[in-house]
Amino acid sequence: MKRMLFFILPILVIISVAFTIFGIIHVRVEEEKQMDEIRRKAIAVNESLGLSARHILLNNDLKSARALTESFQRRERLQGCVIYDTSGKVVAVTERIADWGNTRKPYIETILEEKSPRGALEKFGNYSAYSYVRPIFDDDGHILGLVEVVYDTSYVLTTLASIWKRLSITLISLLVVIVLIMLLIQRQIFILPIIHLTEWFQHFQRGETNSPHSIKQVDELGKLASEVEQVALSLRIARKVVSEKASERLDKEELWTVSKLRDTIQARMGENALYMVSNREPYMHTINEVTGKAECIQPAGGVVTAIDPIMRACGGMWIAHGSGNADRQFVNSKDKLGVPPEDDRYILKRVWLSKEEEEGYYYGFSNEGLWPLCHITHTRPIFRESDWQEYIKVNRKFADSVLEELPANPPFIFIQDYHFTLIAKMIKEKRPDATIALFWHIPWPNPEVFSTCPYQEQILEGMLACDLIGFHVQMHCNNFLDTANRLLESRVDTETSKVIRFGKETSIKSFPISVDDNSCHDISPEDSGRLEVIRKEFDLENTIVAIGVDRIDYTKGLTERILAIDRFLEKYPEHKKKFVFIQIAAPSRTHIKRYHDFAGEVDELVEKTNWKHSDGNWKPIIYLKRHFSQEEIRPYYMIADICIVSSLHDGMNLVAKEYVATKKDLDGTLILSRFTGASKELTQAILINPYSIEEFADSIRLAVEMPAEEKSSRMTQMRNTIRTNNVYKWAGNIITELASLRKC
Ligand code: ADQ
Repeated sequence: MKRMLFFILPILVIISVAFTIFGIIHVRVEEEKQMDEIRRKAIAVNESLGLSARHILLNNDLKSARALTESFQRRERLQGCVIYDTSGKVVAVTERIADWGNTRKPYIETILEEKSPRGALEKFGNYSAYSYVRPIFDDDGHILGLVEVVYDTSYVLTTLASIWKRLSITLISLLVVIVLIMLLIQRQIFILPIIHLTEWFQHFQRGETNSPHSIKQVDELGKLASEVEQVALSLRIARKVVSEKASERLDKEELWTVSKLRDTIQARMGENALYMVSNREPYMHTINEVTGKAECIQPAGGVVTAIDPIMRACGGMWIAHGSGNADRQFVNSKDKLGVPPEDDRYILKRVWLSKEEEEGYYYGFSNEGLWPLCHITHTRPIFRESDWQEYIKVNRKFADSVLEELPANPPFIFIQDYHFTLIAKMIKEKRPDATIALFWHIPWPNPEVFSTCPYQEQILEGMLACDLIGFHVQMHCNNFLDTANRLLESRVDTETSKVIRFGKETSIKSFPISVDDNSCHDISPEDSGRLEVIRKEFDLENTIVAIGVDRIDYTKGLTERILAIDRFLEKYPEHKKKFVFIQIAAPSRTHIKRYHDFAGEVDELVEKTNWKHSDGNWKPIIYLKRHFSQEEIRPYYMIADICIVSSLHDGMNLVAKEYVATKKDLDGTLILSRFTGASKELTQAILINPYSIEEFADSIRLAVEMPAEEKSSRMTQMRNTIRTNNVYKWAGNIITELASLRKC
């Protein structure tokens, strides 16, 4: 529109200026004409008045003079007349312009002197009038007096004003018509072909058409259209070739790598793009409180850590809640942007939520309801009807946002987590051809626990619209199958691990999530630099360093961990001043009272334990309470001799796997809660029950005193597990399974 204005505005200005000049000339000519007519009339009237006035002035007949002036007032636009004597004194004046007659006028004396007539415009009160004055002579040529006629000219102005009004209306109508015509021409010549070309490109891209575009022009637009056609065709051919080559390579590779995953996606999905949906976005723009500038961070959390490498490898679109306070500054008109910033590997589409929606759907139903329901940590779930309504609303919003993007080809949709149990059903109602998977990142409780949820039926129904539901471990799959069997009208096939409801089958499978084991290369110069800074800052020379990396969440066993450290130092005081525990903790869901209170409890416990055991400059716990980037966390993993993961209940726990993946030197021990999914794979870790503080404290001692060979042997085995079962295998297996479930 701006560009259009730029184009139309000069034309409008030129037309307006030309029209105004024409108007001025026209009005001037009209004014001249009108004034000329007044002048002619004034002269004629004056002459006819002059004959009678001569006679009156000769006889000094005052009575007749008055009668004469009065008789000259009833003529068209004639205001009246005045008869003056030889000294310029008024002899008689028409009653209506008595004021005029009584006003002293300098031109009367001039006319008496020069003895020649005069016509001019004069001001009279608030209006202007035309006065024509002529001297009257006797037979000898002596002046007898003067006769003046006064004409009203205000009607001239009225006529001119109405001419201007007419001209203005004509001009405005003309401009409107010109603008409309130009818009129409522009739309016909430029916009419509571009709209058609864009639509054609979109359809061709999605494989909805094979016919060439309809633009036949040979001009610049035609050239652009043929270029677009070439690009679209090359893209299509390239995709086909890539997908065929990918199939060939796939069988040759054994270990799962980025390229194997990419090949899997290209071979199994072909041209069908992958749509990822999660609550948390992988890249968030926020305003830095210190610098006041917008910056991009990766939010803390397992889902983002696991899925970003996959999306980087495979492209596609990730649809997530835009929760950063500067997020809107970085999206295009369709709320999308390429990420990672300045690398553009895939598209992030941000969905905006109001405060009420976020409060009800995210903090309320998801995190005060479903999260405690699924984690056995003795925190009571809270289910509010208003939160549930917001949850439905937001699920609908996300479903609509996904539907907007889907191509004509049967698409693949991969939904993450407990925030979106209803989306699959909503999408399938409109796109039954979509193949949908949901991955549940947290534990699934047993049917007794799940049956306490007032919305159990709607949630199960929503989830069972998926073709595949994934959990981290088999136990969670079993719990889900039991739940579907007991709480919903459905049939469970334990042989094939499927739930069948009204003929619709949903596969329930375990896919243990993992990390990108290749992301930790040899120590880079930056890593060495960071290591040195950390060692110096916290005075870590000749000290056994243990580490914990968590969101501040009551399921992560943070208080049990600190109590165990306290007990360890109490029980084995010889380790005082030789042991330090660093806790990296990201504030999380702080709007929820339970989380707010819990963060306070941890602060207090750290304070209390440090006060109890500190000695000189040494204190046992270094508490770093803020968000860290993955690059910042890595040197801490490298420094740490021990990593403590003490979750009270955890779907998987990626921190345990990140630590193992980082420990290339094999010099590290993992203390791992039995209640994490990770403990089913990392069996060489020191497995603990975090509720047993005594056992926990002894495990810390075991880790501190473990001989180097044993450490290295355990770590080697754990690293092998992670090398084989990395995040690419997780994604590859889910995608292979999903593709095999595709119906059309
Ligand atoms: P989370 O409960 O978020 O994930 P987890 O698997 O431990 O738990 O992942 C946490 C991630 O956040 C790790 O990548 C870690 O490095 C990062 N992180 C922790 N503290 C941080 C900090 N201070 N700053 C920045 N980053 C930090 C959920 C489930 C888990 C499951 C994952 C993945 O609860 O059980 O393993 O999803 O499925």
